[in-house]
Amino acid sequence: MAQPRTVITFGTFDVFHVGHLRVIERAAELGDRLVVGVSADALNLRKKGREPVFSESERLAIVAALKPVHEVFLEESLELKRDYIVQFGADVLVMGDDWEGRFDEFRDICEVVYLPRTPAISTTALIEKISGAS
Ligand code: C2G
Repeated sequence: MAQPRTVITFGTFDVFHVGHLRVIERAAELGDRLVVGVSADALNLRKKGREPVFSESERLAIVAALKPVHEVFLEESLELKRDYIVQFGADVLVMGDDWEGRFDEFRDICEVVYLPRTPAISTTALIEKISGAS
């Protein structure tokens, strides 16, 4: 029997929305097993200068509960992608196309696929909309 094909993807998945769901569903369709790295609170603080609305344990729990997701782990550093790909035996790395070209260096160890983002929805826009509502 052929080896199962493992897909890996990464994200913050804060204020989880349908754009997040769609990328996870489409990533899962590219293999047999989907592993998702959920970015740590400390990584967000370092890279984006703010804490996510939902904590890493809440975001991990939400992503882990999704039907297409087989395994989740905490992404501690953006610089550890190669190690995570090897550690989880990933055959395919999937990211939304806001990351287009950024992970091409991993083509030596896996396929790299950028999927089109779901239009007109983002965590930032949702936060702005909710904070503007009275
Ligand atoms: N996404 C999407 N459509 C949207 C919004 C997001 O397809 N409308 C995708 C993004 O392209 C990404 C995933 O959903 O592939 C998660 O998005 P974010 O939570 O914004 O993740 P980000 O902070 O970009 O990831 O190693 C990457 C880091 O974990 C950071």
